Amino acid sequence: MAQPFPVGFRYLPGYLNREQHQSLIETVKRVVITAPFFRGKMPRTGTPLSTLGSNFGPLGWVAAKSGYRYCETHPGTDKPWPAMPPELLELWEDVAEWSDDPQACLINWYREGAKLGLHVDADEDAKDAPVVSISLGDQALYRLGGLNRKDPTRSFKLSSGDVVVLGGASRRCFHGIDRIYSGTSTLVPKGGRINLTMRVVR
Ligand SMILES: O=C(O)CCC(=O)C(=O)O
Ligand SMILES: [Mn+2]
Repeated sequence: MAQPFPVGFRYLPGYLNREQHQSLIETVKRVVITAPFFRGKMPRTGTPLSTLGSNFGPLGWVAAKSGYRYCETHPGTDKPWPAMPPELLELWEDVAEWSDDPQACLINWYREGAKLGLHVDADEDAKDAPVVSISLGDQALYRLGGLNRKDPTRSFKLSSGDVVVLGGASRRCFHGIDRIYSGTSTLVPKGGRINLTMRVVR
């Protein structure tokens, strides 16, 4: 039997309709012209991540050999990140159940073969604020565990337009992306999956 979802975790399949998630992909396309996708690196080893990243909002999450950090500018262009799109702020207000707005929205682009190991989102000082994430494009296999790395996990598929909230007691649960089902959507130009992850940082 599948593990039950931890308290505070919400999985909202099909939260965005096709028009809404198509329009978000258009927004990402526009934004990455000025804040191009870049490949982050694992701290210490410098191993390149299998995802490409960019950000919206006053702060952006960057993975570098020197460590994970939030910064105000794009590491390639040294320009501030593009503003958080109003439709993302509206979605946050509708689902986050939190009074502060998110300061960062990480844009992850998973092309064929990309994955994200089991981890906790732990680089934020606002440790209780929820994390809200939106799936766009190809389907992905999401793995959700508990508060300890060795806790049992459950896996389920995320599709374009699905929203996931790591809130309340689930905020520090381990999670990751085991695989992308390449070619299950044609929405993302050049293919793949885009995930938008909104966080309150400070
Ligand atoms: O791609 C996803 O659905 C999850 C992304 C994530 O957990 C992260 O960027 O920290
Ligand atoms: Mn995460």
